[in-house]
Amino acid sequence: MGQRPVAVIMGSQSDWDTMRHAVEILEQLGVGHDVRIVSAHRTPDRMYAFAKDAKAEGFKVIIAGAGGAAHLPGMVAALTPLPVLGVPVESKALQGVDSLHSIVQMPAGIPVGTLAIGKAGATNAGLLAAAILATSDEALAERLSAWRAARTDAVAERPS
Ligand code: RP5
Repeated sequence: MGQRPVAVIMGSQSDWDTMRHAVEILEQLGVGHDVRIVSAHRTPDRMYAFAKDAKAEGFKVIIAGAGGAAHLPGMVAALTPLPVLGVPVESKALQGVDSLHSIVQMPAGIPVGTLAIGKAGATNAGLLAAAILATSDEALAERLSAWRAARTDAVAERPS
């Protein structure tokens, strides 16, 4: 497996406060990653080049976060055979429902695995990317299993 199997991309610097939660999970699990700002409408040439080269660069999974008219995950998915996980970033005007609908409603044929709006979605995108990679990486599978076990152990029997 390449040293940076996960690409975490986002449409804007303003998405970082959400997407950093995906990166934190990848770091906790020791999953190599690269993080980039790639905007479908502000930097369409960068988006096209990234998506066309992503597989050759050694990426195995792409996590793409965007808000509003969030076409980045779908556009990237149309340009690469790699699995794309979409994170709807919470928008100011519509609280991310617009982002969710934009990302989740892909027409049949070009899938985007869509997560929840905001921090939960970014966190789960990191976990899901790790789970995908863990199907062919036993050491990662063990780290992921330990991560989940620790979460289970942290749940108290009763509220304090
Ligand atoms: C989208 O527009 C980005 O993904 C971001 O969520 C949203 C707002 O971008 P900024 O105006 O904050 O750069 O492209």
